[in-house]
Amino acid sequence: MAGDEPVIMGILNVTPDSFSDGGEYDRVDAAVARALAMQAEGAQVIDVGGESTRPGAQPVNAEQEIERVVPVIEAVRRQCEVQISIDTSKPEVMAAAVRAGANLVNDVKALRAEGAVECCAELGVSVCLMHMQGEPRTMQQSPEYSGVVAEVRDFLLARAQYCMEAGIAVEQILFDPGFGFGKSLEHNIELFSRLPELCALDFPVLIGVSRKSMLGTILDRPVEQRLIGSVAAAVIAYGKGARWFRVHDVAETRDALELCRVLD
Ligand code: YH5
Repeated sequence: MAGDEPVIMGILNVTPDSFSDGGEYDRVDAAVARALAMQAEGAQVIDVGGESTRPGAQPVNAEQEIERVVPVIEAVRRQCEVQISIDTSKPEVMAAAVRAGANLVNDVKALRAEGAVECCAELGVSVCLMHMQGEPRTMQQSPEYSGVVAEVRDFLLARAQYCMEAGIAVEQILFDPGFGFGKSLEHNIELFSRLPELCALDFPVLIGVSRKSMLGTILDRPVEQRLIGSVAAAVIAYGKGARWFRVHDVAETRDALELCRVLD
């Protein structure tokens, strides 16, 4: 939706490897400090994730995921003014996170788990529907499409229709093409280049390319050298109509998007 203000979603991973291993208090404290820093840097939303969706990551059960994210969401809710998003595919985690203070469900499976759509409708929360081909463990082995843009578009429109029939309002739905989720470099490039077609669908579009390997491959940069590429990609996506940006580097992305907004 060109004309609308850009929204920065800062990534807050609360998987055990992400922060200190000094116990529960340290873990929650470090996460809140990171959330406060991202808020100060210009994030309007903090995306809390307790399960890694990277290829090859270990699955966790709902109980473990709730134990990781709920104390962090409660503490961020008490200490920050930002909106909180919960990055999960499990309805039990969605419900616990929203009760703890989350406002948005960010689901890489686009609410395809049993009961997820009904759960979000009942909770009355906004949802980010992301496209993924296959399952995280195997999705990068041999992604195939007859036409990646049409397939992603049709999938997202069908999921939105299903959500709206279950009672989720049209204004509560975001679309995300899911860069890197069951896509080759060529698929990611075509999707990115043709973002205007997805942004024309009347749902706000979120993009998550921050530090991802599509940038690393194009630029031949390891993960710790992808900042400039990540910010440049956000700027290009803004020009193509995307308005939500899921990023690691909030301050840098904010400056770039502020220029996009003012100089547009
Ligand atoms: C997304 O695109 N991505 S988790 C590999 C990397 C860097 C980052 C170093 N959750 C998305 O961030 N939710 C993730 O290489 C997401 N959209 C939405 N909505 C993967 C991730 C990452 C993976």
